Amino acid sequence: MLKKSKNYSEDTIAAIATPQGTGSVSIIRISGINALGIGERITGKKLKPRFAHNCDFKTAEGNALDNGLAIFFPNPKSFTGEDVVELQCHGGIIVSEALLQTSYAYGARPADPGEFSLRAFLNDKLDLSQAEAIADLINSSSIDAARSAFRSLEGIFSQKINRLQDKLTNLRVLIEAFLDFPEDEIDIEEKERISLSEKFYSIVSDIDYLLEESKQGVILNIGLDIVIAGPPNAGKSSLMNRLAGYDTAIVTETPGTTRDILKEKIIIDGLPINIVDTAGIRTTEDPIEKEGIIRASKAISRADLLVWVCDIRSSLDENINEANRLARDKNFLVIRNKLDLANESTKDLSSRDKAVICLSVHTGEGIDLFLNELKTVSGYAPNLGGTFSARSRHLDSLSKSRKYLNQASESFIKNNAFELAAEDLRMVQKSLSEITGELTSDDLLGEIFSSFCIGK
Ligand SMILES: Nc1nc2c(ncn2[C@@H]2O[C@H](COP(=O)(O)OP(=O)(O)O)[C@@H](O)[C@H]2O)c(=O)[nH]1
Ligand SMILES: [Mg+2]
Repeated sequence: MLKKSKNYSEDTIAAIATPQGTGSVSIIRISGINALGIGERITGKKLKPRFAHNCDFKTAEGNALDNGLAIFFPNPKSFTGEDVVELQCHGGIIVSEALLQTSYAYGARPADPGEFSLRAFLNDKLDLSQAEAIADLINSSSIDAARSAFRSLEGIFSQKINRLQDKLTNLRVLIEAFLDFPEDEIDIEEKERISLSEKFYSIVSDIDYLLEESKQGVILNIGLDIVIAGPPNAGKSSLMNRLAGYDTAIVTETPGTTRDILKEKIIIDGLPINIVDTAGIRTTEDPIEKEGIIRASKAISRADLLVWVCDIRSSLDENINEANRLARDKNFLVIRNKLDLANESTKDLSSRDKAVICLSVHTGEGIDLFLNELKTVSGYAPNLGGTFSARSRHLDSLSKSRKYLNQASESFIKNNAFELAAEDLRMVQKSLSEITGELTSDDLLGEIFSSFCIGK
């Protein structure tokens, strides 16, 4: 387990915090014990705390290379909790890279991905779920996802966990008070038993609610991955184009037009959906088309949902069988396209099954039904939650804590086993603390922060 320490590091790190490329401004961020010294050598100025100094930036050879702003944030009131200097120079790769190299020449070392956020976490400026929310905010793909990541960053999720921890501590104190007595001598009054049971139930319902809210946070964060597949000429690429809102895929009357896979991202009511359009699946001797079909199968295995598009005039049962075969253990949805060309008896066939939707990409009829089905499949319920962003690892920890809580209430309510109940309550708290990061292994921290970008 990693022990948090105030002096996590004696060394000073530097990185370009803005994207690589041309732009009007680039920011070089320096953090650590020598940040001020390095900043003052580059600017040749005494840097006052939290003041934007207009100054020339000089390289290690003493040549002025640019003019910009330097700001010094003394510890502990900085993003990382350490001394931080930010140099805002003109955008572009050459100037920012030369200033970064100068900071190295004066003793800084290149920051690892996410190392500024890691230091902020280790110096108690943020907890782990807040640090993860920064990455989620940066990578958010819809405005709703960004809003919920920001709420997590502000600490909404952490506060909910901390409130639960307080309730659990309170319950543990009451349960552990009984541990001083041998179990067969415990004489607990009915009133007291009811009060303790109510406390258990209240925590159970809090965790259940938090789990539901967190599921929404995860859905918003990662979105839904769907793959459009089916026989050639069914209208797969037409559907992709309709959803994307522009002609991304080539549509022709010739079967076998789409060879490679095409990807698009759309947002439905705030839900990010990643769509992959694939080559039509059929037996073929064309090596390029064959490769396209192999890629289609791989894409299906990675997706959350297979959307099997077929012509409404073809056999429904055959299509369901084929979709079922390719989906394996995945969810699938059969879209019977070209409704505009269907006669009444063909339409009736599909209303019998929820996993079958009739639509016409050309007229737009039935598209809403399809989009609603996508929301249902993903479990997205915008009115229920979406109040904060969350990750699958948070769901795992919440589910684990729910399991221990069940065991604890069973031990207490059914078996009068106070010692077991107390131990399980301790495990509930431990699982919850994994979310905020009080007890987190070095490996997990490494995994989380290394997925961040450099300079964050
Ligand atoms: N009548 C009708 N034709 C459609 C519809 N959707 C697609 N098509 C036509 O079907 C043909 C094949 O479409 P395409 O999207 O390339 O099919 P893919 O091979 O499955 O990608 C094209 O001529 C489309 O214009 C529809 O809803 N109604
Ligand atoms: Mg196509």
